[in-house]
Amino acid sequence: MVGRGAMSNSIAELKEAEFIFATGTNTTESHPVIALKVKKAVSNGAKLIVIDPRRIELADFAHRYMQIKIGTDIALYNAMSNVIINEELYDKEYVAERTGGFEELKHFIREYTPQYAEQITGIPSEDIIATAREYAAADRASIIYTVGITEHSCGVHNVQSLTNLALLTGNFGVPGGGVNPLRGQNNVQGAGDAGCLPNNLPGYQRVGDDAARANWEKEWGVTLDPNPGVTKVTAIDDMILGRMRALYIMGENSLASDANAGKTRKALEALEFLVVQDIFLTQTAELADVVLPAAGFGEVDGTFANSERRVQRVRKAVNPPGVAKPDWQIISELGERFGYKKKFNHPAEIWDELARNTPILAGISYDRLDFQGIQWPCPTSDHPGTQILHTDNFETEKGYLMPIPHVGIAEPTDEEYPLILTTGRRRATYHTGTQTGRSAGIELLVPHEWVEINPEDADELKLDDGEVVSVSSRRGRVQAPIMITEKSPPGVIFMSFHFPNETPTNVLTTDLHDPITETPEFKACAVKIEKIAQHHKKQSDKNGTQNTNQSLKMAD
Ligand SMILES: Nc1nc2c(c(=O)[nH]1)N[C@H]1C(S)=C(S)[C@@H](COP(=O)(O)OP(=O)(O)OC[C@H]3O[C@@H](n4cnc5c(=O)[nH]c(N)nc54)[C@H](O)[C@@H]3O)O[C@H]1N2
Ligand SMILES: Nc1nc2c(c(=O)[nH]1)N[C@H]1C(S)=C(S)[C@@H](COP(=O)(O)OP(=O)(O)OC[C@H]3O[C@@H](n4cnc5c(=O)[nH]c(N)nc54)[C@H](O)[C@@H]3O)O[C@H]1N2
Ligand SMILES: [Mo]
Repeated sequence: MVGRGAMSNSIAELKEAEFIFATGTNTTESHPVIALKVKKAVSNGAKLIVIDPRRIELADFAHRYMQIKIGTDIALYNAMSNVIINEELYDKEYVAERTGGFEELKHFIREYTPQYAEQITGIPSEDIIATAREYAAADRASIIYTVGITEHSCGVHNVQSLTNLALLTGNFGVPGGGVNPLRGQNNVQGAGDAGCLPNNLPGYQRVGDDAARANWEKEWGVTLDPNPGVTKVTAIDDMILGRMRALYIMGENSLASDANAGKTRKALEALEFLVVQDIFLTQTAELADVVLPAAGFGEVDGTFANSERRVQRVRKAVNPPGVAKPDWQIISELGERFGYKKKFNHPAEIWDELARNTPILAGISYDRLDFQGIQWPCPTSDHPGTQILHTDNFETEKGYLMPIPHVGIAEPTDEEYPLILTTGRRRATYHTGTQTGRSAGIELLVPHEWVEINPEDADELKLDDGEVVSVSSRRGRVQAPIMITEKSPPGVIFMSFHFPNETPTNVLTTDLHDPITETPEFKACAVKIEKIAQHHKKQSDKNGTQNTNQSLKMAD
């Protein structure tokens, strides 16, 4: 229901919200502009609740910060539903008319008392009760979340149990309300809208939908497979098993960004043919048989769609360097060589083809976008676009309340690997550093990776601030200096994946994943920290040789 990935509401509405529930989003670092709207709302009197295992900056602006144990969100949201149902704080009319599954949820939720949730989440039951009451009482209550809850092996269930809260209280279709995933990469929304998903045609039309497929078959003059394709996690397995022999990667540094990098490398090396289309020669591109140099932002015409479903024009400002070409042009030239008859001369022609076969985008054209961005759904050329979703109905007619049981993280700690590693971002740096790693100014702000660790853990391990340590998991080992900070809760360390050359964090992470979306659990895996000296000693005991730099970097 909150499928399609986009925000149900709009960014500007946040400043009008009465209550903001921010979970699994390090908003001030990952979405600083949206964070300004959140701060504005707080200064206008809104109550802000922040749920995060790490004491992130946003917690300083919060009315209540709830330090949740990693991977226990379902228990928290279920307990809030428990309070809302038991105290009859739910919107009875809305629940009766617009939702399904209430009786099942009511029955299921009984065991999730706030006291039971406190044992699982570590959040005091009084805080859970107070937050549930305040959320239910607010007329305009907005939920915002990002990958802190989705990049877990129970990511879909996290979102479904969270969505129950908005359904119970009628918080969909309300200005300043809704359930709002803040999207990640620039135009990740647009990529999804255009059909870059294994189960969808453009506009979230299912590949199995005969009528939708027929439109595209007519447009392209080809027969389309009605079965969904595979996700990246499955693709990696297929490459290792020799079931997938060629791969075309466009705008991704998979070797550095996919979970369990040792396995990713094995998969990419097993391929017979690898094409990488990127604006830089990345680590992944270095493995490729063919590298297609693409033009980047500012060098191309086109559209980007943002988190709030707003399609906007982008314009070419400078020429691409060397032989680099716009992505659309590379793809269409390849198409022509594969025998596709139609030639595209401008991205507007591609947009028109997309819009003609995609109901939610049908009313959007380059002419209209020239003037201003438009939020889909926009079915006709005189439709103004849609600021808020689900005002009268859901795609499924009713919004279904889901009874979701709590489960633990996929790789819990044990004696050998006693710490949880959670990974994510820092404000000044971006992903695998291909872009931000080339700027002297950014280098000054964040020169290298740090392992953030709580003072208690550092004491126990007898580590000094800034000391370079070895971090290892069942899959590999890296090294980096530590930063001792109260931001990390005891037992949890944090690393980014912004410096894959010196510190390839993803050799540590697990590719155990959510069964529905196949998103890996980037947010939790079991690791240990050792002093480098100790580590060297152990290695030389075992192998009779000193460890080399190379083996420190790559998966064991
Ligand atoms: N500067 C900068 N900005 C970026 C990016 C970047 O690389 N650099 N990347 C962009 C992209 S693609 C994305 S997807 C977004 C991601 O945006 P965010 O999701 O805000 O980024 P993360 O750093 O992954 O932070 C996730 C937060 O979730 C918390 N968390 C971890 N586990 C749990 C849990 O079990 N429960 C809860 N409630 N919280 C948990 C973490 O402590 C962390 O604070 O950022 C985008 N913006
Ligand atoms: N450990 C850990 N790993 C993670 C995550 C985490 O939180 N922790 N987060 C995950 C998430 S949410 C994300 S989104 C991924 C991001 O993973 P990636 O998308 O692999 O990361 P980027 O470094 O942004 O790589 C994007 C590539 O696109 C190229 N590029 C930029 N503009 C263009 C263009 O216009 N055309 C083309 N062809 N190429 C271009 C850049 O040069 C870069 O090499 O990482 C995931 N991996
Ligand atoms: Mo992302």
